[in-house]
Amino acid sequence: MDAEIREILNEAAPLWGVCGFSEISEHILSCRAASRLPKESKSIICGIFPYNLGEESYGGSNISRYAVVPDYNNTIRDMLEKAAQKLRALYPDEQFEVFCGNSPLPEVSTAQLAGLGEKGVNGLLLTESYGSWVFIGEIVTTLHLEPSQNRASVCGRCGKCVDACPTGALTFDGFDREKCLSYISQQKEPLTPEQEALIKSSGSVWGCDICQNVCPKNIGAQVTAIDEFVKGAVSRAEHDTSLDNRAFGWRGKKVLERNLNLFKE
Ligand code: B12
Repeated sequence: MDAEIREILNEAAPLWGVCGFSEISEHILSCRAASRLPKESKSIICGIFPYNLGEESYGGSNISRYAVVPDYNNTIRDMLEKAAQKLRALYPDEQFEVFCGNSPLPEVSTAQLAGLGEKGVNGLLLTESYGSWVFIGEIVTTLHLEPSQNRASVCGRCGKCVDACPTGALTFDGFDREKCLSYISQQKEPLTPEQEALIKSSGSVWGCDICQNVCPKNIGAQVTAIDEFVKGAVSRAEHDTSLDNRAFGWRGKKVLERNLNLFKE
């Protein structure tokens, strides 16, 4: 790959890889962002963005770790968009589209194909250096780039995540998203008494990290060097917490308040 492209991507993402668009084209998720996929897409540049702040940052936290840092959708889009602009200047006849989070690509599979780690039993991308504490983002392009060759084997399939999942959402055979406590904590529909008890015992008013906390590969995971994440971290959500630029902002105040009220004495 062109040294200039490498330099641009090294600036944009701590770790990145490439996979062919054709490898993923039959698995596109149906969402509004899919309309932004360039018609003649050939390659996907996939980046990973670590968000672990170190254990000491989570004492007393009442939200899952991904929500402690500022909204990753915004941070990563900005980081990748800077790179996309430089690539557009370098290749004016090609298209470069940035996606993250509400991406039409199944991002965990995409990152695995780009050689960045392995989809673990808990369904998440598990990386050598950062464990599963990473976000994923992409630049989809009409430019042909050589796909990354490395294939990582990271998940030991020990089953600790399956055993720890309090709802049985995780099994070795798959994942039932509606049983996932992260999904339950975000649902608008009224909670059943059983779901309320699950949220209370998890201690988290938004998201769930149980399957990640027990993962042996997450012990001693490298901490993030992304400045925006370090500087903008807020480890608790309260009734008066601003929703601006937070991962739970899109859901509005009601769901968060309902969950916070479960912890009132
Ligand atoms: C909706 C969603 C959720 C839902 C449902 C999750 C789910 N697994 O279905 C809920 C709310 C539960 C959720 C929870 C969480 N999420 Co979420 N979520 C997403 C989102 C937006 C879409 C996932 C989705 O619907 N995938 C569709 C399903 C069906 O995909 P799939 O299981 O991989 O199956 C596809 C592939 O297998 C593919 N396929 C099948 N065969 C083949 C063969 C080949 C060759 C290929 C290439 C593909 C392929 O086709 C299938 C259908 O498209 C993604 C972002 C994205 N666009 O991917 C983030 C994402 C997966 N979430 C993320 C995070 C951080 C979380 C939480 C940790 C947050 C938290 N702390 O609470 C939890 C973890 C829960 C868990 N253990 O999965 C990160 C994961 C990062 C990582 N390290 O892996 C992502 C990638 C967002 C991001 N940009 O970083 N999430």
